[in-house]
Amino acid sequence: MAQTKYGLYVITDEQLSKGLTHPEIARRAIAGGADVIQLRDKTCDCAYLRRCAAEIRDITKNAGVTFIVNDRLDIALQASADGVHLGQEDTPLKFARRVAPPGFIIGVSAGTLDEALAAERDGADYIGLGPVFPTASKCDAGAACGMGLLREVKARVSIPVVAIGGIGPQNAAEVIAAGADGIAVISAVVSQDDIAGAARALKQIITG
Ligand code: TZP
Ligand code: MG
Repeated sequence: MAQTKYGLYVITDEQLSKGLTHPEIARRAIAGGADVIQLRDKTCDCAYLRRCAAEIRDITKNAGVTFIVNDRLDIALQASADGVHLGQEDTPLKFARRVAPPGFIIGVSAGTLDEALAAERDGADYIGLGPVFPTASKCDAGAACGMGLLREVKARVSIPVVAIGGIGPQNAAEVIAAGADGIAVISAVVSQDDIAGAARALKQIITG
């Protein structure tokens, strides 16, 4: 199976967008070169989330873009998403692996070296490391872990590390230079007037 490219990983957020739906955010981010779309919504009702997941599945499949669902393994499986992203408090990785089909991507959030090492040991496909910088997009994100932890985690794990939290055009180059295999963003793309343009500019920084 081909190695997943994490590159520019865009997380949808209707509350932080300027009135766009999840599928419309996904469409525009993909037009700007997003490699991964993560559907993330912690408040909407289940039926709406399921509809958005089905629509984003079609959009991403047609574009050859990886589709990940945040938190909800059930929705990810129903929508035939490529994977799920799990936080430390979500469905345990070992359980998700047991019920997921072969090749299903499981990403795990880590904010410390120990969490990153545990995620790799338990079979995660990638680590979402952060918040690397302070962020206002997730109220319980905790303190920024900084570039030092990013470098340390990169030196200690062999699965891909996607950096997240407070990343934008102002610091994306240093994050990539520190070894991140991708950068995950909400506000730097989703909150911009020109989502495709913002994604394109970040992708340019990532690909050099
Ligand atoms: N997890 C850790 S930080 C964060 C998430 C979901 C928010 C990232 O948003 P932004 O706007 O890119 O800082
Ligand atoms: Mg979660």
